[in-house]
Amino acid sequence: MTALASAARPNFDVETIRADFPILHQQINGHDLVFLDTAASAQKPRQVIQAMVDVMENDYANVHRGVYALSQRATDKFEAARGKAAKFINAPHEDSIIFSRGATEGINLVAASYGQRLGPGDEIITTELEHHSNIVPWQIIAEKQGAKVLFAPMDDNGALDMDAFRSLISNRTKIVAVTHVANTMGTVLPVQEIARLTHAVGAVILVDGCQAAPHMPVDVQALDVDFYAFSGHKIYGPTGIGALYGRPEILADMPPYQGGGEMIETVEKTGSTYKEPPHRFEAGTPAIVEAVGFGAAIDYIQSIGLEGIGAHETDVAAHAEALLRAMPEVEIMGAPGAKTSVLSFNVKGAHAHDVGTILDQMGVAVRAGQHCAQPVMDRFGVHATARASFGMYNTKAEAEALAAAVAKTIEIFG
Ligand code: 7TS
Repeated sequence: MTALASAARPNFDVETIRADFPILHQQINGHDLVFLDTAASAQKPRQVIQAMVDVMENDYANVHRGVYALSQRATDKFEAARGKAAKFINAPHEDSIIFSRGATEGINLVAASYGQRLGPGDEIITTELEHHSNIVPWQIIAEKQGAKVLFAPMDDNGALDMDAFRSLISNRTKIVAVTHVANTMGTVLPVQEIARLTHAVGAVILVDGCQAAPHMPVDVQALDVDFYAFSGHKIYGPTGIGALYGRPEILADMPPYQGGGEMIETVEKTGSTYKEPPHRFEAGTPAIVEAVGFGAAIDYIQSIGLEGIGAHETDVAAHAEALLRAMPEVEIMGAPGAKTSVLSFNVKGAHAHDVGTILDQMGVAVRAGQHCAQPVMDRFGVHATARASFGMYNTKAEAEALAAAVAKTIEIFG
């Protein structure tokens, strides 16, 4: 495999990065593994694995409760991860970071809690580009409150139709819930402009940052968003942990999401009072070890730098895209102007699942299906796609391995 460190990015060395990821160095079906499913979940560097082992071996106890040293050390490590998450997205204060199980839970928290303010006739605007996790929680709360969910459409390239968005937003709009980056095509949405339009009608904006946080620097203050949700496992951390940023003055007024230990001030038979954010929204024993791994993943990304990571991934994905576009039998879904390193495609005459299975025979791991984004599939009139998504550890040689495996698929279905 060729090293890709270029003169433009002297500090980015893909072979050094690859050496940190134990799982990548194996054969699948007799071929070197080419892992191209990072959009579903990223692989974990040794540094993350080690941080989790280390806290379990040396500093583990329940957090926030014990007066003893171990519990204090575990609490310090857990809370340090909150601080790292806050810095990672330039949140104004670490108390504006709520630990969640992942982006899905973060979005559900906002829908279930903030959504209680919705009434009949109120509108929530989302888009056709969303993952189901930024659609279904809004449908559930809208049904409960008598509100409506509207979908801003995309154009034929897979970009958000901003004129259509402008015509949907009105003083009936109370919540705008959009993805920062679409998981199917990598479309980057103009979040800052959407936030400006949202605030102009007095509504709040939630951004699903799942597919942005691993690939580009995020600054929630510069974007001027009210909520920002992302998942640990997509930024090279563990599953079971994520972060939800909430604008402090909005969080202060939100009712709890779940009740239980850790989130209360007092509990009497007649009723309970709740802690201030973020603890008000973190009922029960949290994912302690996972939070530590999440913090280690943020450290790892920041030691490399998101600018270098994003530039490298875009290079590799563009190489793959050029190779696939040269094949007349391949149909690539969308061509949005601003995009990250994701490529959804079909081979004419073949089902996406069959394409995925043949690629796996050649060691190439891609996802095949609807990618939890049925409205996107409907918009393009397809049932499913194969999707190659690139992370910091992928190489141009792997983009070529993908193209060779797709060429083989075409031969088989030819
Ligand atoms: N939002 C987006 C844009 C996503 O891509 C995903 C997961 C989620 C939300 C949900 O994240 P979770 O960590 O709470 O599950 N996306 C994918 C995917 O593209 N393939 O598998 C999971």
